[in-house]
Amino acid sequence: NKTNMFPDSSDLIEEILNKYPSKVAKKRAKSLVTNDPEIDQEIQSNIRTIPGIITQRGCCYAGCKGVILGPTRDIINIVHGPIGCSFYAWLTRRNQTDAGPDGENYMNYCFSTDMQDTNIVFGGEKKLEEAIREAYEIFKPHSIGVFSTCPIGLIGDDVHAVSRKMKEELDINIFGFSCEGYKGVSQSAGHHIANNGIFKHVVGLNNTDPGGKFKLNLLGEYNIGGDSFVLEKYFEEMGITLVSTFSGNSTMSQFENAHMADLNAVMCHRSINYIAEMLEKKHGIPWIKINFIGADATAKSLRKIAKYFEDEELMAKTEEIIAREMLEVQATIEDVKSRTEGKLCMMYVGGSRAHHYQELFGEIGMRTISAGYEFGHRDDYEGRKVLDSIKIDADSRNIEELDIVKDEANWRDDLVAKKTSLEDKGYGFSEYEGMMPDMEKNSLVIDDISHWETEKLIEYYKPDIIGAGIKEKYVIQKYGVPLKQLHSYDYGGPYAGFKGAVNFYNDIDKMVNTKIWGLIPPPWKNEPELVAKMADT
Ligand code: CFM
Ligand code: HCA
Repeated sequence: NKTNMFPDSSDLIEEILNKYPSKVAKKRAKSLVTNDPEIDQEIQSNIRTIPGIITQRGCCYAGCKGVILGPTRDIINIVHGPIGCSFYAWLTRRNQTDAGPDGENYMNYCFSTDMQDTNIVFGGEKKLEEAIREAYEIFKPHSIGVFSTCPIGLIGDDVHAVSRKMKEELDINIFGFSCEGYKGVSQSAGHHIANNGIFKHVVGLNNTDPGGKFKLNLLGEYNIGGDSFVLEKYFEEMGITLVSTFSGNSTMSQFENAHMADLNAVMCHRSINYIAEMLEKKHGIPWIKINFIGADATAKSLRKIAKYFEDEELMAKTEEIIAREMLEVQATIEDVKSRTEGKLCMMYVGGSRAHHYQELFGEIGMRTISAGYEFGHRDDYEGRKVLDSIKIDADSRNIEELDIVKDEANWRDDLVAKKTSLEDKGYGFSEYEGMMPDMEKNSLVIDDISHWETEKLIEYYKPDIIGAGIKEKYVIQKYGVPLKQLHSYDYGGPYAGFKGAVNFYNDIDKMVNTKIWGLIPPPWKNEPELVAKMADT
């Protein structure tokens, strides 16, 4: 009976660890935790993957160029490096955009300095200058970002100096990122470098009042599969001015203006908390944690935002939207739940979705037997209790370089007052919870799961569906288990907000109730020598 308590998974953990050399097993053991939401548990995370283990993580460059800067349409992002780094990051993340009335959209392009052997030997700064000049001459953008790949750090090209020089020559905003792929231990370091760079070079450049009664920045929402489009409609209806979104369906002028907002609503805390912190420290704008993945979470988050502004009309409008949208949500749940109730899911995704999507599955009665982040930090897992204790994270040193935050603290008095009242109401960090307290007892939490561990878990739990990414997808399907890409949504979505929840319920219903994957014999069934070969390894 799947509504019973999950069995203790210590035999599975033991089986996994026994396969490793003792040193590896000792290290790895700290990243596999049998969950108990009633007690404070620690999980090892944000550390370097043990060499030899096949991780699903990405690199620093991916986090900086792809994730944070990628979804903004009116900046030209030039990748300084060999062509592969740019080519393999070209339109793979499904961050959508509305090209707007000006039509300025460079997201479909792939810009690279295409470094060759001779450039690696003799240096590529001249080539970068030429690339910037060429991009400017063709497109006349008002911003250009330059991204260093691994070899650039190794040969020592100074992308910052070149950017400064070209900024002067062309009189547009040009700035570089030292986001070489090898930095840090995952995408996470790239998020931090990107956050610092945007804050330093862009935020605060335009003091024009964006207008409106309630001014909001949405942080950590990337418009994957059109998610932001759904949310933007709710804000518009509520009469909220969305000053900026970091970064989905966004423009550079929004970022320049972001410091004029009243409140920051943070969705993916992992990737964008640094900007939230800096906007608070330098401009006195408070932030709250919200989540638009899941219908209940969406209702809760809209109420949380409305409550902040303390306006009767706004609160009434919010309730009206929730009541209206919940009709379709409830009708869909009623239809779908009889077919999905009690089914088991597992998810291994980035640094926030492995948590947020559990709610969406839960709404149609599905239970998360195991989950983990690729690169989340301890606070993403454990929640508030570690926020105070973690002083130095693997990549938090970057923030020290940003003297502007400390030295030019320029608090706006009215916002300081608002922030204080916000804390009184229990918003802010005290509202920030991690994934583990929200998971069931005995569910298995695994950080930076490897390919091999995923296979072991499938054999043990026989889940009805797994949520993960492109690297896992085909292996898992060959195991007879459907896989939903929770990064790109495969070709589906949007999944945010009420409309997104309805889409998700319907898509998952179809996936867990098709027999197709079980009907396809995996290659190792037809070619037993593969099994024998693998058994030898
Ligand atoms: Fe935040 Fe993201 Fe995620 Fe992330 Fe990513 Fe992504 Fe992700 Mo892929 S910013 S941490 S670095 S929610 S790209 S939109 S899906 S791994 S869980
Ligand atoms: C990245 C981007 C990614 C990859 C997704 C995947 C994304 O990490 O560089 O592995 O399927 O969401 O596009 O996370």
